Amino acid sequence: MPPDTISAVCTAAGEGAVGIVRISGPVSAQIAGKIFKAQNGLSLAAAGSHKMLYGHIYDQDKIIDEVFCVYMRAPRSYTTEDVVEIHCHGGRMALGKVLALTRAHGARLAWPGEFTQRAFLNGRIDLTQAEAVMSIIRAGSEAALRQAVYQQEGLLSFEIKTMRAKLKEMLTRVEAALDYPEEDLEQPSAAEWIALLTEVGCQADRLLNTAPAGRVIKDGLRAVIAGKPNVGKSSLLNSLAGYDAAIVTEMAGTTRDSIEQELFFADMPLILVDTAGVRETADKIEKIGIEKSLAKMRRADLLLFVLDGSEPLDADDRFLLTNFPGKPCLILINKSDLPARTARAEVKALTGCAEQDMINISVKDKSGWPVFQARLRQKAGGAGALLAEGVCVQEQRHAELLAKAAASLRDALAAARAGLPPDCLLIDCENAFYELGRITGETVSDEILREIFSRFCLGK
Ligand SMILES: Nc1nc2c(ncn2[C@@H]2O[C@H](COP(=O)(O)OP(=O)(O)O)[C@@H](O)[C@H]2O)c(=O)[nH]1
Ligand SMILES: [Mg+2]
Repeated sequence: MPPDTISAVCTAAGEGAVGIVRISGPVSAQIAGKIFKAQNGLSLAAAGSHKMLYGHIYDQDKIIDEVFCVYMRAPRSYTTEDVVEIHCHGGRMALGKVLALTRAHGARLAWPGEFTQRAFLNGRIDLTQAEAVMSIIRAGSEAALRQAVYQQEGLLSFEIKTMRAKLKEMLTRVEAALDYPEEDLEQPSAAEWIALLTEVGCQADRLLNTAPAGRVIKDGLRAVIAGKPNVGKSSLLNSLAGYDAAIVTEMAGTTRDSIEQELFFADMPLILVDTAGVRETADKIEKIGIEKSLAKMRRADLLLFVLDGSEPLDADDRFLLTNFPGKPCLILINKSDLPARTARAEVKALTGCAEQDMINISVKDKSGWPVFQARLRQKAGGAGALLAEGVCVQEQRHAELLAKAAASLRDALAAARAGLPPDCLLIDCENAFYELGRITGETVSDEILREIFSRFCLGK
């Protein structure tokens, strides 16, 4: 079935100086020709590809809007199909009317992501590049934009494709030797297998190692503020957020639910989570809140432990400080405006924390604030800085598939080392080849494609 012609408004909803209606498909120029008249009298086809024409959109003989119109002839367009874009005034009525006219003349309303999906299906871009389009649109920091552009430029695809090409070459050799025994083709040796699987396996692992940082760059660093009640957690959140997002009182147990606040810190989206104070309690609601707090802490990229520095450590503090070994953390010894009674030495002994990760602060009078900010910046930015030069895996989907491929490669390598015959390695090797292909979209189901593109904006 030949593709139909689709149209959509591809600029954001709401009022704007300019709004664009995009049409793509075999009859897009015909549809535009029925509603657009150029001031210079030229038709879109006669004006030529990629030429901006000034004119008007008509509903029969009634002028609807004053516009620019551009025809991008296949295959030099976003979708690789014939595309027409009508640059109208960016109002709801003008755009709605122009869109309705395109539909009245035969276009179908595009679903979200359908233009990009066509670019993918027509082979202009692969799946990682298609996904990068949304990452570019949603990028909230320079680092996120840079990574999205890397991916869109095909840096991730290149890595995946080289791995696949190496596997493919080996698979072809093995199959040829099996399929044509009369030709006397030589099977790859065990040493060749081991060399290949080590090389590709390392490449997969290296890429996979970039995934945690990639996720932080794309989705933000989840910093969870943890501590027993009344140490100043909510005050800290409010102070970093710059407004009173959480209720602060002198009563212990004020925060029952966790509060999330997204902000930018050191060019990095930071998701700051305030939690209910963790302590032994009989209160049913408080208990539920505490369970939630612990769950949030487990999911955190960074823990900000808050202690009340004007009190000695107690059992609740000790419980928290020792409950998350190995998690990146900063320990904020708060209320330093009051006489100090928390023993740093004990905190250090309990947590094994580096000296510079235990910071005396006062949310109240902001003492220790610059030191805290600098350290938080280092912790938050560390992930991003690490990868400033190279592409990293940002999508959860990519990370999961890469992990599967890496596992298959490890299995194959173990088999090769154990001296098993090549057909035993073959299945694992084919699996890895297949999983990698799902990343770039060479071997991906329609269902996954629908799922991916449905997350796109309308008109993209
Ligand atoms: N003196 C002093 N009091 C503070 C400081 N930070 C918070 N507080 C007070 O400690 C109490 C508990 O604060 P809150 O943020 O609600 O603590 P949370 O229960 O840990 O969220 C409030 O009365 C705050 O005003 C500080 O740095 N110095
Ligand atoms: Mg609180």
